[in-house]
Amino acid sequence: MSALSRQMEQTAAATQAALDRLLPQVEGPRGRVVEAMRYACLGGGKRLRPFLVLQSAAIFDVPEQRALRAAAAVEMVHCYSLAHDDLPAMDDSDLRRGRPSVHKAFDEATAILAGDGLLTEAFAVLAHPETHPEGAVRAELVARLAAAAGAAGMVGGQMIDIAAEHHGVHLGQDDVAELQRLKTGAIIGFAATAGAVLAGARPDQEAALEAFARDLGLAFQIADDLLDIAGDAAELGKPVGQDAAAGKATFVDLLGVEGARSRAGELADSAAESLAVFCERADPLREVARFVVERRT
Ligand code: GRG
Repeated sequence: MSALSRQMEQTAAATQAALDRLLPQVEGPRGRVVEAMRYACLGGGKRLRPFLVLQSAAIFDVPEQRALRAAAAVEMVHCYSLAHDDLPAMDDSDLRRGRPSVHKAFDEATAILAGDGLLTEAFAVLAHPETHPEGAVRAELVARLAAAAGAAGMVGGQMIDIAAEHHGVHLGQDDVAELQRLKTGAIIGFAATAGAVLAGARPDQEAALEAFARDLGLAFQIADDLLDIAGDAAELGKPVGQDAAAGKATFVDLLGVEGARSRAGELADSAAESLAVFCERADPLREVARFVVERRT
């Protein structure tokens, strides 16, 4: 097993334990929504966003217990977005991470509430003094995650995607890049800079992480588009071919398979080069840029 795979497994285990602790099961009538929140969060996934938080924090020697809380918060937002994205009103997907999606395992109303619960809980986790002793740092994390998740970020990107799909609007390469920058890039950007915020890093250090995240987010999305046409449904734990079936604009449509592959590779290289200021301390982030474009899940 490579050093990166080992580190990603350790991150996944630590994230799982943190989410389990932060989302305790409750008895009584509201127990069902907490059960669905746990189902949405505790059933696997690569934990890429927590990995970015933990590794960006490690560069600055941020205490791991603080970084893990930010990692759990961003994963809660990610899992909420997947639960809502799978709903019949959106992507209408029955399978996620190799299991029934949340609305299939529970029901639609519960899946909506579970997503709402996770989104809200993420901010409660960031706002808690255990995340950072200084209120200003906690407020900065809250403001940044809100911006990344809201209408100027992920929600806005999802809206453009749905509107284009429903109205058959043709999107060019710049439009697709902008859509993806909002839909997936904004949360990846939060994750990759959270360590700098927790550490009170210098502006040039934060700018390096932002540049890294910009290219990484786009590379991640191109890889996702490629997996949707050439991936293995069993390995992915979700159906393939959904983007084409829905008539979605993807980088593969715009660049062709080979063009998309080489663009993803260039972006991964450029992401890695952005981290020069950190020397070898950023090696795990450089390796994850390569992993993102070579992944099979
Ligand atoms: C519902 C507000 C709202 C937003 C949904 C993120 C998103 C927006 C939808 C997910 C749909 C999708 C497949 C997007 C492509 C990129 C992506 C986020 C893939 C899933 O992320 P991974 O591969 O998943 O990191 P795991 O399961 O490994 O966590």
